[in-house]
Amino acid sequence: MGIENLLGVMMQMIRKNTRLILALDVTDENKALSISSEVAEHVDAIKIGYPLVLGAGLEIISRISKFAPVIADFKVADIPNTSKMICTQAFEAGVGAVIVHGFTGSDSLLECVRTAKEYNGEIYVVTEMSHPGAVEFMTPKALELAALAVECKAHGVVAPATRPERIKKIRGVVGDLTIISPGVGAQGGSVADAIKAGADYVIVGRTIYGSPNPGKEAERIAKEIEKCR
Ligand code: OMP
Repeated sequence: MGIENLLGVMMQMIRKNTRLILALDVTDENKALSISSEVAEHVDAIKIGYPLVLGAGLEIISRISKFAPVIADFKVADIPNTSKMICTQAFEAGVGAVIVHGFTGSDSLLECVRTAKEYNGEIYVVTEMSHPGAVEFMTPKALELAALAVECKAHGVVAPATRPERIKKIRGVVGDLTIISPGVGAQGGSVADAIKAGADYVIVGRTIYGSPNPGKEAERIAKEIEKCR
């Protein structure tokens, strides 16, 4: 890894300040950069995933990380060797954290955690997703997935703001691991409910990037979070 990338990764660790993470699910590079610059002072990290990386290329990661640490939402779910390769590519590109699935089992998850360590990076494990369909297969296994995250020494887990009672249960399993929580706003969840249930950070996408003034909207949500602390 080059010195520039190394310094980039060192700057990437998510800092606890506003407790707001922007989910930047846009596909256009210019739009992504202008929104990032508008929200930068109000977010602790910017989460990007397949929509933006497929739309703008992996190089977008280093450009966005000038504004905030980047979380790669690649929901990695593969055999250990392939999972390691995906995580390596993401960390080499400059992300500070990668979101992975846990249902592939401890060998795949351990490989992701090991890879993250090489870069001083973080792994977040999805427990139960925020959309309605998640109750079909994920809810019955969510607490086991949370326990696996603890066992494999992941940095944290993803838990649904749409079901704050589930955040509470997941918090009971993960102890002091970091919980990041999507589903606020467009999916119907509320900031206050998620934070009070035990989320450390809320992840917000459409409510911010779809707003006519993303900076103001991010500031408003950050203030809402502040009130719950
Ligand atoms: P909005 O619904 O637009 O606020 O975006 C939520 C973001 O969080 C999107 O990027 C989703 O892909 C992501 N997400 C969920 O919505 N639910 C989950 O259970 C997990 C994630 C995630 O892993 O980030």
